[in-house]
Amino acid sequence: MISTSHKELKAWVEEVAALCKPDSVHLCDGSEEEYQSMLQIMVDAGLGVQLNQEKRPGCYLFRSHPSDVARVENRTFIASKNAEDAPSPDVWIEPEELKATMRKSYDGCMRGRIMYVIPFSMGPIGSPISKIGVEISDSPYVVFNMKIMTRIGTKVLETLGSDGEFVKCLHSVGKPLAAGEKDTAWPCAPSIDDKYISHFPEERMIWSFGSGYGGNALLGKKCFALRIAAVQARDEGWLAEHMLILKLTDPSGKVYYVCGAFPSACGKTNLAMLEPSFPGWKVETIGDDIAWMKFGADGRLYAINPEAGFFGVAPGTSMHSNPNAMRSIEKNTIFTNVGLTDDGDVWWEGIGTEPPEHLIDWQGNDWTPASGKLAAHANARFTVPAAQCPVMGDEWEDPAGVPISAILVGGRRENTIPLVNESLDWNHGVFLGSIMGSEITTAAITDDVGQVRRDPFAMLPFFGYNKGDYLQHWLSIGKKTDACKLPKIYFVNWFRKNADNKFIWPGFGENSRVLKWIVERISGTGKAVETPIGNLPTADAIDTSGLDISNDAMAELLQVDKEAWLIEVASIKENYKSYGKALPKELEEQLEALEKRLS
Ligand code: OXD
Ligand code: MN
Repeated sequence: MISTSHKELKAWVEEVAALCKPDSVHLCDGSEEEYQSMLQIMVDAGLGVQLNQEKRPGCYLFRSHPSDVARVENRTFIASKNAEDAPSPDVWIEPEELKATMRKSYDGCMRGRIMYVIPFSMGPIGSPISKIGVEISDSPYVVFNMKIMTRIGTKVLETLGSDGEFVKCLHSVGKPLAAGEKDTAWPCAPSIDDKYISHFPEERMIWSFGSGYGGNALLGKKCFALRIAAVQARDEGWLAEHMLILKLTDPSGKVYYVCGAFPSACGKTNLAMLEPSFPGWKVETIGDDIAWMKFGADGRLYAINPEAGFFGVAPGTSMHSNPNAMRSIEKNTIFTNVGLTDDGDVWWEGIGTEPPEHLIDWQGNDWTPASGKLAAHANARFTVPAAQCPVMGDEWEDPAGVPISAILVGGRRENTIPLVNESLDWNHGVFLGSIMGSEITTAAITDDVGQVRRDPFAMLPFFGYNKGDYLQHWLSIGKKTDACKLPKIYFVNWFRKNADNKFIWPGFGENSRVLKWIVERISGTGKAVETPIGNLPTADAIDTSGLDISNDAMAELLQVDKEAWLIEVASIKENYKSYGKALPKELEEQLEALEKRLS
């Protein structure tokens, strides 16, 4: 079957093959030839498009089925042994019951297809912080995206040896082919109810069925590096987080590393690749989506980016919002669900150029600006090797990780939350992480619009275990080292609006001004005033030189509106009820203390 000295791996591959009944099994070596030949097979079969090789060398476009365009949160399950260990009751199914259901779906699901076995490493191969997984998938699209997003192939298998630990990741698009049946461009299970993104935390195992898209199918990313890794992190005393990692160098050459947790669609990738708007300062990228943090021998937290690529949202990415992402995707990039121009290039809404007169939209149809439809799906993506980003920090693959000085948390809030707020101590920082979130802008129930969807540390869709226990784990991390060695936690909000419903802060590259204040605080020179909600910059502490922003606007951005905060406290109290008994008492105390300071 496959040649490996790892008995458990061999047995698992044989068991899966017997269940899924593929035509053949291919063990991925991770080579460039393998990658190229798989892309070519798909293009030759008409399942993908090679882009204009002069404009976009090495680039390809794929279009997904219109029913399979994003992560399916309502089909994501955490099948822990005990129901109370799951993040919430609605994502829990008893593991043996779930396995029995899914085994029926998997039975014969790979007929007519090749079963690919993809050994992969999350993090640099061999780093003490890295972990190994093996994904079995019947999707060639998954193989070449995993090749970009993780480190795959023979070297990983060698590192695994004959008895190394690995996370079992099983994936099928859920569309077997009958003899002679022609494949569709994007096979997937026909109905949403047939899709399952299942996690078995105690077994460190993932079973995904029915979707070929993004986090549903590239199992190293959200399923492993967040949901399963969070459980490993809890058990082993470290942190697996939905955070970017950036490197900031000040004019004197001093270097700081900062992590940031923001819900999806808050510009994490843009912030990770930011171009500072004033001279002398440099921002470089370590990671844009996930950080694994462990204590080093010196008692500080060190972070690695467990990924090797970026799976970024294309719409809205432009030379204004993220010039370094635009430079990264000039070559060797897989595009999914973007528009195809008549000269074989890509286009999407918010790319910063005029819409072409004609293109082929993400569903493969003719499109003109008059169509009244999106050329690219709102969740269209680019998959690109991180090494192609022109501002990757040299140490992005350092197996030891980078020492973290600050952690940002935040969301999209039109009001109440100031531009930046420094936590008073670790527990207060965890409190701020627990209350972050975004206003709901679209909702089936219009009553929800404007309400805050609290998204603790941006992990709401990615918890692998009980969310109260998760916050308790954060609190316990703060007790493992000297307080002065812990990163400082900052609550930021780029999205505050004025009375005219306009964003007050320009965002994008100008966010570097806030980063500057943060590192000035860390080095001891930044000026702050203590308020009931935390330490805020003094009126003149944020460098606004060269920026067209009035003193009044800055005052509004840094205002602590006590009445608004008391409404916030009431809303947090309501949200905290959803934790039940698992709510850490330290956080209840933080909330009480805040209310007291406000009144
Ligand atoms: C992502 C997400 O794709 O958070 O990174 O949804
Ligand atoms: Mn993300």
